[in-house]
Amino acid sequence: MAITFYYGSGSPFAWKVWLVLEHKGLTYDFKRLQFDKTELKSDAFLAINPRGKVPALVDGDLALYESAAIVEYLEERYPEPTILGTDLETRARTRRIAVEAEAYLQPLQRELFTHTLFKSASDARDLEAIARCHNALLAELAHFERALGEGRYFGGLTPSLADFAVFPVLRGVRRVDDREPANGLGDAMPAWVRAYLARMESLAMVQKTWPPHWR
Ligand SMILES: N[C@@H](CCC(=O)N[C@@H](CS)C(=O)NCC(=O)O)C(=O)O
Repeated sequence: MAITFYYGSGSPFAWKVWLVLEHKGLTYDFKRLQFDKTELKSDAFLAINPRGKVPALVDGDLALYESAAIVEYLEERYPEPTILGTDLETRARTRRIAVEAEAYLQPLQRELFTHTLFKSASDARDLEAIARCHNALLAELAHFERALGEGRYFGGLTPSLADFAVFPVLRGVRRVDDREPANGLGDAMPAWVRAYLARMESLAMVQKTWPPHWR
């Protein structure tokens, strides 16, 4: 069966799926869809994902969307190497962190983007809203610091789904520092986040899957 992966550059959900495909060493056709064109809402793509969003994946007769469902499918269909860990407790914890990334961290990253990178350069910045985002992010990051503990990765010694879910979101937060230094977390960015991002960025799979429009 041939896998086709529908991707959008900069989407943390799509980056997560891409990392899982790479971690598992799967072969796939890579289709990058452009957000600013009509490709996501074309009849051909809506037949795959009626919501017109990336990521989506076609594997043989199965067309699937929603990144959480896609990565669970890939884990069941292609179990080795695992993205969840081997024992029940580790698998549950890995899933929990991945859900937390999507439920709590990503909405804050998106809100920060809404007030910064999603605006045009000439639009005024709402500095109070940005400060609120920063405070909420820092409070949320404390949960992730606890989850990481002394570990190299959220899953322990090797990267897992928890990392594939958390890293793209954290790197998005960091991108605001890169693009709009005045509106990023700057010196408030916790040291553990900097170290964790550097660790993840040194992985070949992360380099390979770096969002093309960020290069
Ligand atoms: N819950 C979905 C979220 C997917 C999503 O929101 N994708 C965004 C990019 S981050 C998208 O394709 N937006 C295009 C649009 O809504 O038109 C998932 O996990 O796959």
